[in-house]
Amino acid sequence: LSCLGTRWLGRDMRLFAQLASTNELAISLAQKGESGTVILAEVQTRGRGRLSRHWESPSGGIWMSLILRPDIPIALAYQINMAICVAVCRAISNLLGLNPGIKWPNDLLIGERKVGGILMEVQAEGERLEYAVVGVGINANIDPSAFPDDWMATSLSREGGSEVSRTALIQRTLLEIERAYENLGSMEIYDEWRRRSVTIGRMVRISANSGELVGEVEDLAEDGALLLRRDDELVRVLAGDCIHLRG
Ligand code: BT5
Repeated sequence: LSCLGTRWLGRDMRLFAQLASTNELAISLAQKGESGTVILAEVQTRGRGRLSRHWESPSGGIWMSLILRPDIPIALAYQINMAICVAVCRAISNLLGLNPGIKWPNDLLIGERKVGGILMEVQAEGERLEYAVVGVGINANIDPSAFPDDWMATSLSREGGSEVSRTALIQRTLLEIERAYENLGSMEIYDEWRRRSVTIGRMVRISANSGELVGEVEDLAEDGALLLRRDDELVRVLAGDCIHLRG
């Protein structure tokens, strides 16, 4: 563990050749599992995205989940998602010199293409957060041409032109996550999250609980909300699915 370089994240690290989903296993362990437990699988057979979507997880990617127990109100759970998105981008850019952007709320893009995604699942205990399981999926050394074109997927090996060391990237990612986590809720994280956003200024279509909204994204708020301009009205969207529109 000393070679991992982290102080507490990954102290308990479990590696599997194959799992249904690292998030699923992490959730089943979360009640007892220590904060900082990391679950990694080479292949996931039922990897999941948000809204019960499927996450394709062939060999060569990085599919991992972290169990975290910050003592914060459940209303601040968005800070975890924000910090982890930023940390994963930092790891990729510091180690590989690629510069990922964040497509609100949880996609990691290189150019216009999706190179990874974050899936946070939380459990509340009254008003407090009991635990958060954060899944991180990174298309490291995979061939994205095997995926449907409309996913607009890419991988680090494709973007960088050569295979990346997953060991080095996992290590760096955990280090960056530990650092960002200790800065939860800071302006530093919010600023970088906003700066890396590829959604500000774009025309988007958003499906949220309240229905479908189309408009231009004016900004992203400190609480993670997307601020959508529709004529002379500014709408706050806290959660939803965002499609960038062209033109
Ligand atoms: C996400 O969902 O982007 C979150 C993905 C989180 C995956 C990690 S892997 C480790 C952990 N364990 C799990 O079971 N999950 C987490 P969402 O925004 O809903 O995006 C899902 C959509 O992305 C799908 O409907 C496809 O269109 C597309 N997609 C699926 N697999 C992909 C891949 N490998 N690369 C790029 N796009 C993909």
